[in-house]
Amino acid sequence: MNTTTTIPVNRDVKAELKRQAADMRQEFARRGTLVINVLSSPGAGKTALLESTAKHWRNQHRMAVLVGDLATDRDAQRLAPYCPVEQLTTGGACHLEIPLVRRGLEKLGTDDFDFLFIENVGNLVCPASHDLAEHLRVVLLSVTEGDDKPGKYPKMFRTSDAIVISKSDLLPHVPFSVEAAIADARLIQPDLRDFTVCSLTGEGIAEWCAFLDETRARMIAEAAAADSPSAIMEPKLQ
Ligand SMILES: Nc1nc2c(ncn2[C@@H]2O[C@H](COP(=O)(O)OP(=O)(O)O)[C@@H](O)[C@H]2O)c(=O)[nH]1
Ligand SMILES: [Mg+2]
Repeated sequence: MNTTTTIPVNRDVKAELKRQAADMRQEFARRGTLVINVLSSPGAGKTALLESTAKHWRNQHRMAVLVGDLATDRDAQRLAPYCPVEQLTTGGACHLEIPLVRRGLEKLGTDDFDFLFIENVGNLVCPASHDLAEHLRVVLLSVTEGDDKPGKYPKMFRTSDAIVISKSDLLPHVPFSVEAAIADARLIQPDLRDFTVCSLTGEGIAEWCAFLDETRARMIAEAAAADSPSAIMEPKLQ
Protein backbone atom coordinates (compact mmCIF):
# COMPACT_ATOMS: atom_id res chain seq x y z
CA MET A 1 0.00 0.00 0.00
CA ASN A 2 1.34 3.43 -0.94
CA THR A 3 1.10 5.78 2.10
CA THR A 4 2.80 8.77 0.45
CA THR A 5 0.59 11.81 -0.13
CA THR A 6 1.74 14.78 -2.20
CA ILE A 7 0.36 18.14 -1.06
CA PRO A 8 0.76 20.95 -3.61
CA VAL A 9 1.78 24.19 -1.84
CA ASN A 10 2.11 26.23 -5.05
CA ARG A 11 5.02 28.31 -3.77
CA ASP A 12 8.77 28.02 -3.49
CA VAL A 13 9.30 27.73 0.28
CA LYS A 14 13.10 27.95 0.02
CA ALA A 15 12.92 31.10 -2.09
CA GLU A 16 10.51 32.61 0.43
CA LEU A 17 12.93 31.90 3.33
CA LYS A 18 15.80 33.39 1.31
CA ARG A 19 13.77 36.53 0.67
CA GLN A 20 12.91 36.83 4.38
CA ALA A 21 16.59 36.42 5.29
CA ALA A 22 17.62 39.13 2.82
CA ASP A 23 15.00 41.55 4.17
CA MET A 24 16.00 40.87 7.78
CA ARG A 25 19.71 41.33 6.94
CA GLN A 26 18.99 44.73 5.43
CA GLU A 27 16.87 45.79 8.40
CA PHE A 28 19.54 44.68 10.90
CA ALA A 29 22.17 46.66 8.95
CA ARG A 30 19.95 49.75 8.96
CA ARG A 31 19.63 49.46 12.75
CA GLY A 32 23.39 48.93 13.22
CA THR A 33 23.17 45.31 14.40
CA LEU A 34 25.87 43.07 12.94
CA VAL A 35 24.57 39.49 12.76
CA ILE A 36 27.14 36.69 13.01
CA ASN A 37 26.30 33.05 12.25
CA VAL A 38 28.75 30.87 14.25
CA LEU A 39 29.30 27.34 12.97
CA SER A 40 31.47 24.34 13.81
CA SER A 41 31.36 20.68 14.69
CA PRO A 42 30.01 19.90 18.20
CA GLY A 43 32.43 20.89 20.95
CA ALA A 44 34.79 23.08 18.87
CA GLY A 45 34.26 25.91 21.35
CA LYS A 46 31.47 28.12 19.94
CA THR A 47 29.84 28.83 23.30
CA ALA A 48 33.24 29.34 24.97
CA LEU A 49 34.15 31.88 22.25
CA LEU A 50 30.90 33.76 22.84
CA GLU A 51 31.47 33.72 26.59
CA SER A 52 34.95 35.23 26.21
CA THR A 53 33.67 37.74 23.60
CA ALA A 54 30.94 38.89 25.99
CA LYS A 55 33.46 39.21 28.83
CA HIS A 56 35.79 41.23 26.59
CA TRP A 57 32.99 43.63 25.64
CA ARG A 58 31.31 43.97 29.00
CA ASN A 59 29.96 47.57 29.37
CA GLN A 60 31.39 48.40 25.92
CA HIS A 61 28.98 46.85 23.41
CA ARG A 62 25.45 45.50 23.52
CA MET A 63 25.51 41.90 22.34
CA ALA A 64 22.90 39.14 22.37
CA VAL A 65 22.97 35.48 21.46
CA LEU A 66 20.52 33.03 19.93
CA VAL A 67 21.89 29.57 20.58
CA GLY A 68 20.75 26.46 18.75
CA ASP A 69 20.88 22.88 19.96
CA LEU A 70 18.82 19.73 19.43
CA ALA A 71 17.85 19.71 23.11
CA THR A 72 18.47 21.36 26.51
CA ASP A 73 19.13 25.00 27.42
CA ARG A 74 22.66 24.33 28.69
CA ASP A 75 24.39 26.84 26.41
CA ALA A 76 21.84 29.55 27.24
CA GLN A 77 22.53 28.95 30.94
CA ARG A 78 26.27 29.36 30.34
CA LEU A 79 25.82 32.63 28.46
CA ALA A 80 23.07 34.17 30.62
CA PRO A 81 25.48 35.72 33.18
CA TYR A 82 27.06 37.80 30.41
CA CYS A 83 24.41 38.90 27.91
CA PRO A 84 20.76 38.48 26.79
CA VAL A 85 20.38 34.98 25.33
CA GLU A 86 17.61 32.74 24.02
CA GLN A 87 17.96 29.00 23.50
CA LEU A 88 16.53 27.61 20.26
CA THR A 89 15.89 23.88 20.45
CA THR A 90 15.33 22.16 17.11
CA GLY A 91 13.90 18.92 18.55
CA GLY A 92 16.16 16.85 16.29
CA ALA A 93 16.86 19.04 13.26
CA CYS A 94 20.59 19.40 12.50
CA HIS A 95 20.57 23.14 11.70
CA LEU A 96 18.69 26.39 12.36
CA GLU A 97 16.29 28.01 9.91
CA ILE A 98 14.78 31.48 9.69
CA PRO A 99 11.38 30.72 11.35
CA LEU A 100 13.09 29.51 14.56
CA VAL A 101 15.43 32.51 14.49
CA ARG A 102 12.40 34.81 14.21
CA ARG A 103 10.81 33.16 17.26
CA GLY A 104 14.05 33.63 19.21
CA LEU A 105 14.17 37.31 18.24
CA GLU A 106 10.61 37.79 19.48
CA LYS A 107 11.58 36.23 22.80
CA LEU A 108 14.68 38.42 23.11
CA GLY A 109 12.14 41.21 23.09
CA THR A 110 14.34 44.11 21.95
CA ASP A 111 16.29 44.86 18.81
CA ASP A 112 18.70 47.26 20.42
CA PHE A 113 21.95 45.33 19.96
CA ASP A 114 25.30 46.14 18.33
CA PHE A 115 26.02 42.45 17.74
CA LEU A 116 23.68 39.49 17.44
CA PHE A 117 25.42 36.11 17.45
CA ILE A 118 23.57 33.02 16.25
CA GLU A 119 25.32 29.89 17.52
CA ASN A 120 24.19 27.23 15.09
CA VAL A 121 23.72 23.54 15.84
CA GLY A 122 27.10 21.75 15.95
CA ASN A 123 27.48 20.25 12.48
CA LEU A 124 29.86 20.96 9.58
CA VAL A 125 27.36 19.94 6.88
CA CYS A 126 23.69 21.06 6.94
CA PRO A 127 24.02 24.54 8.53
CA ALA A 128 26.15 25.60 5.54
CA SER A 129 23.04 25.59 3.33
CA HIS A 130 20.84 27.92 5.40
CA ASP A 131 20.94 31.70 5.33
CA LEU A 132 20.02 33.06 8.79
CA ALA A 133 20.11 36.73 7.78
CA GLU A 134 23.73 36.99 8.89
CA HIS A 135 26.24 39.58 7.69
CA LEU A 136 29.15 37.40 8.71
CA ARG A 137 29.53 33.65 8.70
CA VAL A 138 32.28 32.33 10.94
CA VAL A 139 33.46 28.72 11.14
CA LEU A 140 35.44 27.43 14.12
CA LEU A 141 37.94 24.61 13.80
CA SER A 142 39.50 23.40 17.06
CA VAL A 143 43.03 22.10 17.02
CA THR A 144 41.89 18.67 18.26
CA GLU A 145 39.81 18.11 15.10
CA GLY A 146 42.76 17.89 12.71
CA ASP A 147 44.10 20.38 10.17
CA ASP A 148 42.73 18.35 7.22
CA LYS A 149 39.07 19.18 7.83
CA PRO A 150 38.46 22.23 5.57
CA GLY A 151 38.96 20.22 2.37
CA LYS A 152 36.62 17.50 3.64
CA TYR A 153 33.75 19.90 4.37
CA PRO A 154 34.17 22.37 1.49
CA LYS A 155 30.75 24.02 1.50
CA MET A 156 31.08 25.08 5.14
CA PHE A 157 34.39 26.83 4.42
CA ARG A 158 33.41 28.17 0.98
CA THR A 159 30.36 29.94 2.43
CA SER A 160 32.24 31.43 5.41
CA ASP A 161 33.86 34.84 5.81
CA ALA A 162 36.26 33.91 8.60
CA ILE A 163 37.86 30.85 10.18
CA VAL A 164 38.60 30.79 13.90
CA ILE A 165 41.17 28.20 14.98
CA SER A 166 40.16 27.47 18.57
CA LYS A 167 41.80 25.86 21.63
CA SER A 168 45.26 27.16 20.75
CA ASP A 169 46.41 26.26 24.28
CA LEU A 170 46.27 22.60 23.20
CA LEU A 171 48.64 23.06 20.23
CA PRO A 172 51.66 21.67 22.13
CA HIS A 173 49.73 18.42 22.69
CA VAL A 174 48.31 17.63 19.23
CA PRO A 175 49.71 17.31 15.72
CA PHE A 176 47.94 20.31 14.17
CA SER A 177 49.44 22.93 11.87
CA VAL A 178 47.58 26.25 12.02
CA GLU A 179 49.25 27.29 8.75
CA ALA A 180 48.20 24.04 7.00
CA ALA A 181 44.58 24.33 8.17
CA ILE A 182 44.32 27.94 6.99
CA ALA A 183 46.02 27.14 3.67
CA ASP A 184 43.59 24.22 3.12
CA ALA A 185 40.61 26.47 3.89
CA ARG A 186 41.93 29.24 1.57
CA LEU A 187 42.14 26.77 -1.32
CA ILE A 188 38.34 26.67 -1.03
CA GLN A 189 37.69 30.28 -0.01
CA PRO A 190 40.65 32.60 -0.72
CA ASP A 191 38.98 35.59 1.01
CA LEU A 192 38.74 33.91 4.45
CA ARG A 193 39.98 36.01 7.37
CA ASP A 194 41.69 33.91 10.03
CA PHE A 195 41.98 34.12 13.79
CA THR A 196 43.65 31.82 16.30
CA VAL A 197 42.17 31.96 19.78
CA CYS A 198 42.09 30.35 23.18
CA SER A 199 38.80 31.17 24.89
CA LEU A 200 40.09 29.92 28.25
CA THR A 201 43.07 32.30 28.44
CA GLY A 202 41.70 35.06 26.20
CA GLU A 203 44.55 34.74 23.67
CA GLY A 204 43.48 36.17 20.30
CA ILE A 205 40.12 37.45 21.62
CA ALA A 206 41.09 41.15 21.30
CA GLU A 207 41.98 40.65 17.60
CA TRP A 208 38.72 38.75 16.99
CA CYS A 209 36.68 41.48 18.67
CA ALA A 210 38.52 44.21 16.75
CA PHE A 211 37.61 42.44 13.49
CA LEU A 212 33.93 42.37 14.50
CA ASP A 213 34.10 46.04 15.45
CA GLU A 214 35.64 46.99 12.08
CA THR A 215 33.13 44.88 10.17
CA ARG A 216 30.21 46.51 11.99
CA ALA A 217 31.59 50.00 11.31
CA ARG A 218 31.93 49.14 7.59
CA MET A 219 28.40 47.71 7.50
CA ILE A 220 26.95 50.86 9.06
CA ALA A 221 28.84 53.11 6.62
CA GLU A 222 27.76 51.04 3.60
CA ALA A 223 24.15 50.83 4.77
CA ALA A 224 24.07 54.63 5.14
CA ALA A 225 25.63 55.17 1.72
CA ALA A 226 23.46 52.80 -0.30
CA ASP A 227 19.77 52.05 -0.58
CA SER A 228 20.46 48.60 -1.97
CA PRO A 229 22.13 45.85 0.07
CA SER A 230 25.92 46.27 0.06
CA ALA A 231 28.46 43.60 -0.79
CA ILE A 232 29.13 42.97 2.90
CA MET A 233 25.50 42.00 3.36
CA GLU A 234 25.51 39.46 0.58
CA PRO A 235 26.03 35.91 1.81
CA LYS A 236 28.40 33.60 -0.08
CA LEU A 237 25.65 30.94 -0.09
CA GLN A 238 25.05 29.16 -3.35
N1 LIG B 1 41.53 23.68 26.30
C1 LIG B 1 40.52 24.41 25.82
N2 LIG B 1 39.27 23.95 25.93
C2 LIG B 1 38.27 24.71 25.41
C3 LIG B 1 38.49 25.95 24.77
N3 LIG B 1 37.31 26.44 24.33
C4 LIG B 1 36.38 25.53 24.71
N4 LIG B 1 36.96 24.49 25.37
C5 LIG B 1 36.29 23.32 25.94
O1 LIG B 1 35.76 22.55 24.87
C6 LIG B 1 34.50 21.98 25.26
C7 LIG B 1 33.42 22.37 24.27
O2 LIG B 1 33.27 23.79 24.29
P1 LIG B 1 31.89 24.48 23.92
O3 LIG B 1 32.08 25.94 24.05
O4 LIG B 1 30.77 23.85 24.68
O5 LIG B 1 31.78 24.06 22.38
P2 LIG B 1 30.51 24.16 21.35
O6 LIG B 1 29.82 22.84 21.41
O7 LIG B 1 31.14 24.40 20.02
O8 LIG B 1 29.68 25.29 21.82
C8 LIG B 1 34.23 22.49 26.68
O9 LIG B 1 34.64 21.51 27.60
C9 LIG B 1 35.10 23.72 26.78
O10 LIG B 1 35.50 24.02 28.10
C10 LIG B 1 39.85 26.42 24.70
O11 LIG B 1 40.15 27.50 24.17
N5 LIG B 1 40.81 25.61 25.22
MG1 LIG C 1 27.63 25.41 22.28
